[in-house]
Amino acid sequence: MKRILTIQDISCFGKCSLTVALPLLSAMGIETVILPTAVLSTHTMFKGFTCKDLSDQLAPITAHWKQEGITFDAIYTGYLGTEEEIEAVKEIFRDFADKNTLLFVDPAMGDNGKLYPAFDLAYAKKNATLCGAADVIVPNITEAAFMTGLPYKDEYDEDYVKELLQALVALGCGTAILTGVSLSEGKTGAMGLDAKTGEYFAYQNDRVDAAFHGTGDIFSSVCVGALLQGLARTAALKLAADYTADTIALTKDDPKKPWYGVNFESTVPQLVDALRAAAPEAYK
Ligand code: PXL
Repeated sequence: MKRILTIQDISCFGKCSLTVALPLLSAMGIETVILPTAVLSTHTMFKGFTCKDLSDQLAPITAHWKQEGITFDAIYTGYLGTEEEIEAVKEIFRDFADKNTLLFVDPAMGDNGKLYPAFDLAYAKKNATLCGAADVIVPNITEAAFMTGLPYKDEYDEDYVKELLQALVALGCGTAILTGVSLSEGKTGAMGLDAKTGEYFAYQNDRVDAAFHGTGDIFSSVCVGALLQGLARTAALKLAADYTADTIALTKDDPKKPWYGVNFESTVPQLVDALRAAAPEAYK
């Protein structure tokens, strides 16, 4: 069985970061090891959330893992917290990765043209250096704009997306995948650029007219899980984008839908079926 380490905060209530990544990756047949960077009462879209930074725990926890000889097939990072923590994660990459380890970075720090409340431009620039150390990065347009210094646009064409992707691979990553990208009316999805071959790739599905919190974490978790289960990148994008869109659609139709996240728990069986169909060896 493949083993992944995911490093991000744990928002106790709120359906995002680790409370999404752990169940989804486990459901995808991957042994999932967690390293919480902070513990919050809720995610930061709630008023009055508490936050206990766990930066000082990262070194002793990972030192113990080293002593135990624990290794990972992939390391997936999401919402981190502080610039120091980003540096600590780069150190973990150096300590635990070899040429076969998939380093997957979701520089989760903003949306809709704005950074989340806890972050500033210096944090975004530091995240850009983590992206430079990764094999695959999955920023949205907001995060890409803050990291590259290019302007944020909510109305754009494919040339703008390509310009952002070029600037992202210039940070040093192997492959940049821009999420939340609409390449034609009524469609949305992701577009990527392979730094080595210069090849662009994309997957688009029908746009569901609703926005919910935590959907970036769902997309990233399924995308890295799919890559780790051996899917080619376009197939991984399809699995992740379709699952995210179907989960948004189902949540939108729920009269009792939560405002703070999506009902991904209801669509797990469909994810398992789709993964089994795309990767027959997944649960062996
Ligand atoms: O879903 C991204 C995310 C993760 N963790 C925390 C957040 C957010 C988005 O707001 O606040 C704590």
